[in-house]
Amino acid sequence: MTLGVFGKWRRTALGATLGATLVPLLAFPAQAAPPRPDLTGLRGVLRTAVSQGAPGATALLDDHGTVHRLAVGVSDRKTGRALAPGDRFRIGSVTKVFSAVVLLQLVDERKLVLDAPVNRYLPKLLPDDRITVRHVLSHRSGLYDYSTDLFARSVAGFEAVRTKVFTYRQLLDRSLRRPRTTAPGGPYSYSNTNFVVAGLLIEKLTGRPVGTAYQNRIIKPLKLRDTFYVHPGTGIPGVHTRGYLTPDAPATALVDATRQTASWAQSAGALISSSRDLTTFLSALQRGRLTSAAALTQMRRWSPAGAKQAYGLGLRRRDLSCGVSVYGHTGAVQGYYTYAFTTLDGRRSLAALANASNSSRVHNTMLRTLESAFCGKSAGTSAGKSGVRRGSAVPNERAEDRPEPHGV
Ligand code: REY
Repeated sequence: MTLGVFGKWRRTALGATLGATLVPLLAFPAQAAPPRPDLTGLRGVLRTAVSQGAPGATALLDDHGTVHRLAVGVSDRKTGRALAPGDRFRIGSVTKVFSAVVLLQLVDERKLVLDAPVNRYLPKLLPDDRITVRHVLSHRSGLYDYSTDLFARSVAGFEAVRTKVFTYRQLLDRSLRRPRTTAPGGPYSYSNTNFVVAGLLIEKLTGRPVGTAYQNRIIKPLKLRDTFYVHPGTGIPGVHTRGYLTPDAPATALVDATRQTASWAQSAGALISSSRDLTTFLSALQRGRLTSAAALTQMRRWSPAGAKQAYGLGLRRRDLSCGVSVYGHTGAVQGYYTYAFTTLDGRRSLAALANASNSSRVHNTMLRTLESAFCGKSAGTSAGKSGVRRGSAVPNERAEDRPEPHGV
């Protein structure tokens, strides 16, 4: 597809994808204009993350074209090389936004209907014909998250899959061995399995590997020079930061997790990118450069997803303390925590990274980058607590926003 041709999108048949049953949708929030960003506060948050054990942390803030780049700490603990704001890294579940965009483009092209059963496109794939494409993209399918079992023990689980290559079918089978978590169309329950199904749909409908779809439909048109899908390759091309997995046992050495296939994640979380590419991508999405306006409206049909957040189709909304909501995703893949969000108009975007994972302290600190970036000095007293707390009201919340037990 090419950019700048959105006349054609207006004529598409998204209306046909509407209807059917939806869980009650959250009212679309009133948008307050974001206060000026607090760059000093932002740097302070990055410093705190490093003081809490992340080797490095970085943030790139694009405010109406003015770009601020901040970085603290190191990218490589062996060489001591400083973390640079341009470094490439593993973006984990921010990949889900890419996968959802590809599927919404296929909806625009009338090759996919959101409220059709997944099994219409992939006969007999799922054990329940009632599970629709929309259920999958909004985490309301009830498909158990196979990664919960894989990473019950963080380091041992990771080392067992570090160089493994899974087929989508194998990942799905790991999920299907377990009972469904909800009825189709039930409440939000975050599961990587949904975006394995998304990958299968992309491959079925395009006849090509998912990497080709990302390349042709998003990476090339937006000229994202740092974004790669290298699966099952294990390296990160070019200048990148190493990533460090925090062991579950306190006071044990960080594990360098840079080299891995990320095959357990694939279309749910295996993309590599940079802060600049992520802000470009999310801004383009919100500004309607990747899908039709109707498709974007579908991506923004929100299901409740925990305290101060909601989930659309592969897109998360976070409601900040100053009344501003931001749109994007978080990512947690071994060694890397990513935070990529933009405003509704796509004019202010933040991508932040800590090159550590499996640390709830670092994660909850890094979530505060959003408060500094979008609420500025007016960040409310809740700013420091904006992460989901232990005992969250969302029973099946997955790693992207769930504090890990370690170090809390
Ligand atoms: C997988 C485990 C987390 C990460 C996950 N990530 O579902 C998806 C996402 C792709 O939302 C690992 N945690 C860590 C553990 C916990 O092993 N026992 O933090 O490195 O991005």
